[in-house]
Amino acid sequence: MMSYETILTSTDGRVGVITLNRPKALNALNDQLMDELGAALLSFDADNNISCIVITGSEKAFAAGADIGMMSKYNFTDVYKSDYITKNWETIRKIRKPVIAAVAGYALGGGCELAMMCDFIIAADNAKFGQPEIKLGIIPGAGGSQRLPRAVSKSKAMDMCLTARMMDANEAERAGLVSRVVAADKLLEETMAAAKIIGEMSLPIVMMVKESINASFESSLSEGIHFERRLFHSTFATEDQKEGMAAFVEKRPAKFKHQ
Ligand code: CO8
Repeated sequence: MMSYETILTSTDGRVGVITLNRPKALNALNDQLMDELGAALLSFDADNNISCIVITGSEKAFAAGADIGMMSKYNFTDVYKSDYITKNWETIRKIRKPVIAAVAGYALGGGCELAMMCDFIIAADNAKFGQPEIKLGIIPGAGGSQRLPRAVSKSKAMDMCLTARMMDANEAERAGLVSRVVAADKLLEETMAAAKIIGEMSLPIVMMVKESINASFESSLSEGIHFERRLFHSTFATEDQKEGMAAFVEKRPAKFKHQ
């Protein structure tokens, strides 16, 4: 496994775990961290032994946003011409296996955007989400103004992006931003349990579920349903569909081969 300086990686069964690790800066996302995160995601995505990826931070912060010290040195042409700041933000969208964000503490600015780019968010009861960019004289730059309204409604997204207020875990769950809230000291345990359940499913089918749900955000309902129908038909060409249904009929647990 490659060694990184700003993240930690590990595996547990079919789950790959990436821990953001710049504790002194509350995991602020600088270019090095984004490079390392991109490399780790691509490497887990290419690994046949991995079915699901978890991104987490510390108890105090998932990530407190893009690194403000780094950004404070840039002018328009720096950020427009080059890859600064924006580098590697799109990598996570290319990942075909499910990515779960396990969020404790602050998920602000780019940290909230990173969590929203994941396929679902499990929040610790101390999680705080926000898009406070406006206080720095910028707007969200990694999808915050696009994904937040889709997740929590226009009214809450406007409120959060315009006033910079934070949303706590319970409000985030009520609003649909996170799939579950768990006790802070159980965050990793509960997230790993969910990731391991996914790891027991057939990997190609897991990937098709992700592809199909993501298609719903990019298409009309009738196009989306057509796309889903074609993928559904194709599941019958897999060995794992034969195994899953045989196991049910024979009243035994399925043993998927990821084929
Ligand atoms: N960047 C750099 N350093 C940070 C950041 C950050 N975003 N957040 C915290 N830190 C550092 C602090 O400077 C401090 O360092 P030091 O000890 O050397 O002074 C250390 O982390 C601890 O922070 P605090 O002492 O401030 O801790 P508190 O518990 O008092 O406060 C807060 C925690 C409320 C999270 C506070 O740190 C804060 O407000 N942080 C900034 C949050 C913010 O504004 N985030 C948005 C940044 S803008 C952004 O993310 C744009 C994304 C664009 C994406 C680009 C894609 C194209």
